Amino acid sequence: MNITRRTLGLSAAAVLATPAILKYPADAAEFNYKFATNQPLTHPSNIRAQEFIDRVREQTNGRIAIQLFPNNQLGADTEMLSQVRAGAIMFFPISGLIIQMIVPVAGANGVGFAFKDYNTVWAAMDGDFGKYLREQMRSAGLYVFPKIWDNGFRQITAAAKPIVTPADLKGFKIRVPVMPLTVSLFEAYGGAPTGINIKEAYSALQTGLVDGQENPLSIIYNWKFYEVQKYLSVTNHMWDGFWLISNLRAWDKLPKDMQEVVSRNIDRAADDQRVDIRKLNEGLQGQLEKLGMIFNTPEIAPFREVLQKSGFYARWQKEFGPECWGLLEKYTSKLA
Ligand code: X2X
Repeated sequence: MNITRRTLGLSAAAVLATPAILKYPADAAEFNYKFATNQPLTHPSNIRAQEFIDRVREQTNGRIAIQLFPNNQLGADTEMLSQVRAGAIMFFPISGLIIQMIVPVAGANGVGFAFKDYNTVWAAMDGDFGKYLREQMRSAGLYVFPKIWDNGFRQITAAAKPIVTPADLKGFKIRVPVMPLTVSLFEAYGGAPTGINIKEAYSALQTGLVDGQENPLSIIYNWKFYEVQKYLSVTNHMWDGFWLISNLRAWDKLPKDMQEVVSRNIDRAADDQRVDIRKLNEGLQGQLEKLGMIFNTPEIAPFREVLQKSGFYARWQKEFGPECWGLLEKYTSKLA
């Protein structure tokens, strides 16, 4: 909360205090939509979402009214994804990793150690690789806005011991999002990954159902995982982002001029959200250390080598197919 306020100059209360609501009563709107998120109120995605909502209301003179449902209020990730497909939720930032459950290639940016830095990430995701992924999601009835929001590079946390070498992952019970790619990554190390929605992750850690989890620092902080995890190993094992998805049929029904206002403001929210998350992920180490976490930075080459030798890259090259893999490798170095 302090971090969010300091970084953004906004408090969680500001998310709720929306002057536009008073000016334009919801029942007067022509288009009423739900914007859902899987993040606690303090996460920048909610702050940028609410700004987007207010701007759209202003700029359409109240014709479009959107209500924000943060913090998994409408269900866990996989349930909200179904609600978007059914047309009940109009806007939802969700990780491509989880969309992998319905569009297999949607998780392709999560290939282990594919991206070396943010320049490579944005070149790929804003370029031909991201365009290809969005087209594939379209054929599953999803409209995906062009600019992916940031989640960040993922790091491993543990309750009992730091992860220093690949051998430390042997038998390690780790919570991962509900999707096959991350499961297979940790299985390559002989670990025991379990797919659990983020909504249930804290209690899985607290009850000892799992030993650890993996997420960017902004998630570890906002979900208070530091209360139930001691060690944070900086592995940067994958980069993850939130695609802002919508229901394709509902989107196509929206008049062009309204679409234009929504798109322009979504792009702006994405730009701002990327800056917020990058600042958080780069600046939170000190804060998490103060809260009791112990950081280490393992040597990464041995971790890559295990993936190489176990056939992880070869498997996913085959599953994602040559077009997808070729577009990914256009931006990264050769992976398989
Ligand atoms: O569920 C997670 O770990 C999260 C929040 O990072 C995703 O949305 C993939």
